[in-house]
Amino acid sequence: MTITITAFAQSPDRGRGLARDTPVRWALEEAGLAYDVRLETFAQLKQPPHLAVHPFGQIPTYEEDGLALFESGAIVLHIAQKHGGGLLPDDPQARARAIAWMFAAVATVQAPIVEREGAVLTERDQPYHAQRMPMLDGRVTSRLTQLSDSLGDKAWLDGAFSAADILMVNVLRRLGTSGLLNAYPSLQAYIDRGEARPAFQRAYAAQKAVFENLPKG
Ligand SMILES: N[C@@H](CCC(=O)N[C@@H](CS)C(=O)NCC(=O)O)C(=O)O
Repeated sequence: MTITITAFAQSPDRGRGLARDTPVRWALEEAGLAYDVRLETFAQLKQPPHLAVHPFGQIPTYEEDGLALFESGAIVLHIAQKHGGGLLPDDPQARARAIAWMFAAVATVQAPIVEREGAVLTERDQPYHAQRMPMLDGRVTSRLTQLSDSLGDKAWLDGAFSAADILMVNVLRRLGTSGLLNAYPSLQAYIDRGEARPAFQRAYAAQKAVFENLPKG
């Protein structure tokens, strides 16, 4: 069995682990699985060979024994279901709840974060930008407040560490430079706990090495 994932040949995040190959690498590391990485340029992502694997021309993808998958959440779920690694609870109800949290991470929590990110990256020069930001910040902080209330003083979202925490920590990491997490020390501590896991450290180092090995100049 060979697992191959795709990642950016030159990630715009400059090795900060914000591209969505990081949660996939992290899940693979938690499950103790070796994997190959095929690096793709932005141009290659939009060419037929990659579009055959990813209809939207993005990273990450996952190939294994003739199976080709896209969507980081679905890939992490597949790894957790097929390869175990303690990424999903055995108890059926606890497993269903963990999967619900996986969807919550990539949909409910991620959506306002990505919308805000888009405004910061692409709308700074627009006359409406200053007026729009407080609304976008408010949508994010509303989710952070709800998430923080739900997390309470628990270490992880629902019992033991699971694939849901991989996805949620990765989504929250996107807020790194926004300052919005400052008001949520328990969420910052939750991110720190995730980042302290050896499997995260290996995944982070692997994606960072791609950036560091780029030709200089
Ligand atoms: N919902 C998708 C989002 C994938 C996505 O946005 N990938 C970005 C990198 S993190 C990408 O490939 N961007 C390049 C592009 O869209 O052209 C997932 O979670 O896998």
